[in-house]
Amino acid sequence: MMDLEKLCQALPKLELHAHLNGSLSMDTLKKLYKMQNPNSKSSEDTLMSIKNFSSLDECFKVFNIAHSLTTTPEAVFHSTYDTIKEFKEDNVIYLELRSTPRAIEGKMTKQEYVEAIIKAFEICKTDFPNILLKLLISINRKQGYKAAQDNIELAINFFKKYPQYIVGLDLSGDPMTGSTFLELLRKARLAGLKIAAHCAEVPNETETIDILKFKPDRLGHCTCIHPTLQGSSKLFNLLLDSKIPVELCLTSNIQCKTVSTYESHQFKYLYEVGHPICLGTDDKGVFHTSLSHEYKIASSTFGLKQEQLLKLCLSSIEYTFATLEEKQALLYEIEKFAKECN
Ligand code: 6MZ
Repeated sequence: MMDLEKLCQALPKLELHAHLNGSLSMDTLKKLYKMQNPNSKSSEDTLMSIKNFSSLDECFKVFNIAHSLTTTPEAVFHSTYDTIKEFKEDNVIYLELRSTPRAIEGKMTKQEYVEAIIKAFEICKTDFPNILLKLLISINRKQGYKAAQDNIELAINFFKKYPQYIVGLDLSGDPMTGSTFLELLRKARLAGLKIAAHCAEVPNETETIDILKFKPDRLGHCTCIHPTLQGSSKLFNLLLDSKIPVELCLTSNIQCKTVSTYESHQFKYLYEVGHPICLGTDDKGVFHTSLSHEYKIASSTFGLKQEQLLKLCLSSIEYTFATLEEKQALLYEIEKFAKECN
């Protein structure tokens, strides 16, 4: 029997909740800083503030640092390439990245932003053939209706051209502001895109019910749908009835203080009743985590043994936005690993 750390590292894992600009490691940020400021000796002061936050609100300010360094197609390409490489080194065999296209005047259009990611995907396909890559185009709820409409149109067009990579939309951004644009997401769904929506990161019963009724293909976080929270049992039952898979990001929720302890994380309640769940890193750079580490925390906090960890990887296959053929290949990989373990 392998020790827990080694086992979690060796498991062939599936990452279904990773925001590109939140996933950039310190090494990648330093590299981007050097590209942008070739004559500057130190990047430490600028980049150190990335560690200083203690709430969900402050966490959103940290993204500005990564965003200030990914303002050209070249920087977006390097960010994507390095992030994929790091996930691959953590034995992730399926990576669904998500990112919000950004236009920077005189430097980059939203179209070029997405093309830079696709270019990195294409090169990684050759360099790292053992990791299957998909992209969700994100809509930042704070950026308003027009930006949401533009991103959806962009996603639909890229989906037509690169259906092997562009598989859906992600609704994200600061949950304290903005809108969910469900009517726009409906249009995208009709065009064949899958929908992953952040849901109930902060208490908002009306919005949560609207999202659950919309029935996205997957939900992110659901921190405020918790059977022990006052008045939340109705939402918890609605979530269970919906059977919508939930992407859970343990470290992210603890560091943003939307969940007080690992022990009380909604993982426990959803896992106990057999609701479909998967583990994700959210923003591995910002939260200094890895998918292996998230598996390790789940194991040590909730007592999951090798067999249950393997099952968690296996069941995640079903919730991916991969094709049937791709899912079979992923299943084969994990079963092969399971046999080698026995
Ligand atoms: C909601 C989040 C998030 O898109 O620039 N993002 N949205 N909740 C979270 N939990 C902590 N973590 C990240 O990556 C960064 C963007 O992802 C979203 C935010 O909109 C953030 O600006 P991209 O690649």
